[in-house]
Amino acid sequence: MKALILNSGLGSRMGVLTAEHPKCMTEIAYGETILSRQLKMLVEAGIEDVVMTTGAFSEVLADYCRSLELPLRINYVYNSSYRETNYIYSIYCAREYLADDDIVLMHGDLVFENSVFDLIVSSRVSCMTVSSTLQLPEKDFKAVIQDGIIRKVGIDFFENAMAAQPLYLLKQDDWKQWLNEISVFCEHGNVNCYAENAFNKISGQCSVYPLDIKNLLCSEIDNSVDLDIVSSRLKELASRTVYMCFSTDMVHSGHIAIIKRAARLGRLIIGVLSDEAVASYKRFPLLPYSERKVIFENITGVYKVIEQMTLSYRENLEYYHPDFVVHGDDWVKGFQKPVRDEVISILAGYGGRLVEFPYANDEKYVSMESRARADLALPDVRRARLKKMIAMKGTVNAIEAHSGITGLIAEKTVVYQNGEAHQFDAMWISSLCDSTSKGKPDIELVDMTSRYRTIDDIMEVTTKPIIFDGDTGGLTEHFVYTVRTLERMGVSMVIIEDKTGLKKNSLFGTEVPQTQDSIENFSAKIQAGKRAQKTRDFMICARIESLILEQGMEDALARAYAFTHAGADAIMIHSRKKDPSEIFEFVEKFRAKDAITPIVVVPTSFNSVTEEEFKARGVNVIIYANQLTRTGFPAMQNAARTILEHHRAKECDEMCMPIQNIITLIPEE
Ligand code: SPV
Ligand code: MG
Repeated sequence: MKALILNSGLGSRMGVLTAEHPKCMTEIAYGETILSRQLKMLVEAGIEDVVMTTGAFSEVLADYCRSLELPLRINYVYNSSYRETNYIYSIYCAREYLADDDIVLMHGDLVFENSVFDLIVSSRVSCMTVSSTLQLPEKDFKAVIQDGIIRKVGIDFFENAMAAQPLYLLKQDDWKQWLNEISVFCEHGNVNCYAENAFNKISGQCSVYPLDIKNLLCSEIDNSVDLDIVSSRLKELASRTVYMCFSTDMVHSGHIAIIKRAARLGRLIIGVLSDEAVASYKRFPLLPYSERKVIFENITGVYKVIEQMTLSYRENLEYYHPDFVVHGDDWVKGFQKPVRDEVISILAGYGGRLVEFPYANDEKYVSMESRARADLALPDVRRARLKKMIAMKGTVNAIEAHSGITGLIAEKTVVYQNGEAHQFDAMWISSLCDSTSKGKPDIELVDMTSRYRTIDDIMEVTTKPIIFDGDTGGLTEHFVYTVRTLERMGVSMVIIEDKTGLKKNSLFGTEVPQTQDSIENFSAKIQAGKRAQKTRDFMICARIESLILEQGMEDALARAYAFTHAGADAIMIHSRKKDPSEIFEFVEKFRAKDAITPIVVVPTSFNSVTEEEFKARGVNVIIYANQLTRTGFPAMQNAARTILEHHRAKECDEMCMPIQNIITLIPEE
């Protein structure tokens, strides 16, 4: 694409302003002329070749262009008859430089805002800027539009016309027709009319569309009054604000390009999504908010960086009232649509505008993102993340996984609600569910080697942190090995319960014989485990069975303090009552003395309590311990029964997940 700038005119209506240089060198803002503004826009749009027709002060003009030191190749075409001819003849003089390319054509006295130029250069069809909102000018150009196409351009047309400005994008084929006709005109001596007179002759053979810029700035400067108006519009534009939100922690050239474009609309405020919002929206951020903020603050064109706490833009838009919100057009559909709808309605409330740029889903960036995800699965990175998540969110949730497929469900299930995304923070490898999936009772019968195998199956296909149900931890002498193995594998936390002998599942309570370990023995086991671990990240959580075994609140609390003292990194308090009051009482009393040690709960029985309430009371980890198992196998039993009842699989089909959905859940690498 080449630019054609017409600068042969005399600009005599500008008076003294054009006494020593051509009109295009008139200053419109501090240190900025009409021409310097146009040329900088060309550079930013990636245009390298310019054809500039000149007349009076041609040397002054060329010297000035050189002094700007812009990366442009400018071909100056001097129209020696500039006093006697109109710009149709200047174009004719320049014709040999203008063949075989798309052309951006502009008059040299035209001032337009960045977004107008962006619309012009990104147009897929030939177009001319028009305004449906401006009054038809008496003396300036108007474009006559028929069937959505420009049929005539001139000053004398008023019917079916819109105010028009001489800024065009002309695709090669359309331009060829017009340029040929310009040559015909000039070769017949018609050199004193507008080039548009030639266009009007051949407009039926080309398709030049109106580009309606409404009230955006695009004005010719003909006299000093125009100059004052345009200069004050430019001041207004400079104070406009633009808002964009970024969730990324891998800033790449695609982001820089969109930031540059957005900054051209006004002062750019960047909202950086909070760590918590990034973690629930896509994945644990590789860089925390504070680091991401500094990166954006140091990108040229960024005026200010603020935090955006949720996917919803509401809070920041209502506070800053930016003139523009910029986003990729990828949110027009899909899960971000409600966020977009909300943005549109907030903007409508105060007259802001949404600008959407085409979204570039470049393969290079997709592979960077998948590498980042792969890194999250590495043992060191995965292990450390549970502690970080607890510190970041205050309260995290985990769902049970007992196989690769349930791991994928825990990893990938996301629910979008009211502009927020919800997903599980971690996975729980339950002894009950691991045993059940192997058809065995939950009595520490499934040996550690087999349980490690389950962990490995899950780890192979997921990235989220893992909390491992270590039952009683076994003999202290064995537990130290378990700790080291789990730690090496990348597990974040092991929870061991203060029971001894043949362990039975806690949900049996006192209906089966169960023995609680002594505080001394269990504390010694915790101490040995803590001594055995190699990293700071790995956590050993002491699970207290006093409420399950009806030993009372005081016993539970005494144990909690003793186990914390022994080095436990977290306390799990369990109950099998529907009523959560004993859990709440424990949390309240424990928190009165210990504000820091994370508290873990497994609300299988007391399942009416919401995560928000647990958080408000000071609980840090909420484990949904068995729901995937308890929903999964009844569905399988039902399918098996249905086939047996009907002696075929047809009736079972509607209970089945379509094969396509399995394929999307399990990607092939
Ligand atoms: C498990 O999921 O195996 C547990 C929790 O230990 S519970 O079943 O509630 O005891
Ligand atoms: Mg268990």
